[in-house]
Amino acid sequence: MVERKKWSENFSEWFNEVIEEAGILDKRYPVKGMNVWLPYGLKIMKNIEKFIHEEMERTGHQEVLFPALIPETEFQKEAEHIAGFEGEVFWVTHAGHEPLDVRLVLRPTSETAMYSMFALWIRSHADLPFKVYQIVNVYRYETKHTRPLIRVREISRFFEAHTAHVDFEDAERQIREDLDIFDNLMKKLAIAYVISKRPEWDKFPGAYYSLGAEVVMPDGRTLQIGTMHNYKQNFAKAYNILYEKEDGTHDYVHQTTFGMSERLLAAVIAIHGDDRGMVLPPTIAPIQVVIVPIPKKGSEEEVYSYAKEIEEELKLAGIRVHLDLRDKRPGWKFYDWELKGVPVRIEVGPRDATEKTVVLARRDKLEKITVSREELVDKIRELFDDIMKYLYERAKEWLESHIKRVDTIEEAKELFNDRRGIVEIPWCGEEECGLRMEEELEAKMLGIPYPDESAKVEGKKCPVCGREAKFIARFARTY
Ligand code: A5A
Ligand code: ZN
Repeated sequence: MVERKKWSENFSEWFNEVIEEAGILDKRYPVKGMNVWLPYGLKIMKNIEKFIHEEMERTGHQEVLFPALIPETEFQKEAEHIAGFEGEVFWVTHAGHEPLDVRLVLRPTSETAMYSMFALWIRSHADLPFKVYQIVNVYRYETKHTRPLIRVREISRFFEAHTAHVDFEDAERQIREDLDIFDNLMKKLAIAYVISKRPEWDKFPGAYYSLGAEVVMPDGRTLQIGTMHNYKQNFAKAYNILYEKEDGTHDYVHQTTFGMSERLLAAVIAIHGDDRGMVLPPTIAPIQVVIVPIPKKGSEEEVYSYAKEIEEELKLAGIRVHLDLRDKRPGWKFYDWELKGVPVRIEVGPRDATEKTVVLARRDKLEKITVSREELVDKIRELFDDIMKYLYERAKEWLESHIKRVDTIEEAKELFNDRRGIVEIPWCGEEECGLRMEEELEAKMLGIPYPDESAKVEGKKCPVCGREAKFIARFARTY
């Protein structure tokens, strides 16, 4: 296995450096928590989103685009939702020199923007299920420590799917579909994750229940990279979203949402990275193969024309290839492309040109192989598959070795001191005991393993009250 020293020993510093040096974001923008996306970072993010769009298409969601401003009057219709978000919203109070009659909220998420329109659009059972999504920027005045991609005040790439259904059962089916979509996406990113059902005190404001998908970061803290919420009829009642049933009577729709953001990219960078920088899965790498010519004096022409030939062939094969002709030393170029996470590097020197061979260096394992010119395209395709497998296996191993089940608070504390990620503890199910454990452990309860059946335990005691435990509860220090 590749050594990942600085990556594991000082992850926060590593992450900030890599993001800047690899050309993902510029953090010098003069508003706290808001960053500038740079071309390379944006390309990776858009490649991730391609898979999201594909999944949305596959499952019959339609893309929409709502305004970023929400009138205060709409924002204030669902009581729990307001309570959850009012401390986190940016306000627009003036236009030019005039104060506005109705103040406007910069959307922190789009329930309150969308649902008055849903009430106009949804008429009958024939309109259901109703499934839309958008990828937009949203704004949250985060008070916790802000970090690029992880906790920002302008979430630039906020994905949100919103659905409406005839009944609870159909909304539940939607949640299962969301989990399936999420799983497909994670396979494309080679990321291993866990799903937990949030405790009552930490569900999304206005939700009946919330699911969270977590990954374990290099420093043992977890990052929530996706959520699915079943709202039941909570918002439908507040926004009067009614439909006519087959028998002519009316009822409120059942609703769900599903959200993700640029945290997906944060997870990719963090989980697959190593001391040399990023390691991108070939599925989303803007450049999948980089060709670095290594000419010797007198062989320049031969080497460059051989390199161009290879570039053409890979392009024709549909591989995202780049020929690096910058006036820099090969060693400098290797370093640069390793930092940027390009999955495969091709080195071509005079010997390769005459013998019709190619040297392939894979970024994940930092290994090299020599292949013949004829088998090049096939070998690269094989290598892509192999890199995906290796990255996923390594991510899965990391996750699994960072989930531990214990019986006592002391054992849990020890694991947290050792940065061991997620700790599972028997729990009676009472809020009081859950909050006590959060306090003692200085950690958050992520919730109970989902689906619910996987959270059941027998013959265990809640370490706080000593009563019989009903569930396994997951705790972690979180981002
Ligand atoms: N309406 C629902 C979908 C919603 O807003 N859910 S949410 O609040 O949980 O956000 C969805 C996802 O956005 C989260 O799972 C998390 O991955 C991401 N997210 C939330 N706050 C963020 C922030 N400040 N910076 C970056 N990503 C964030
Ligand atoms: Zn208890």
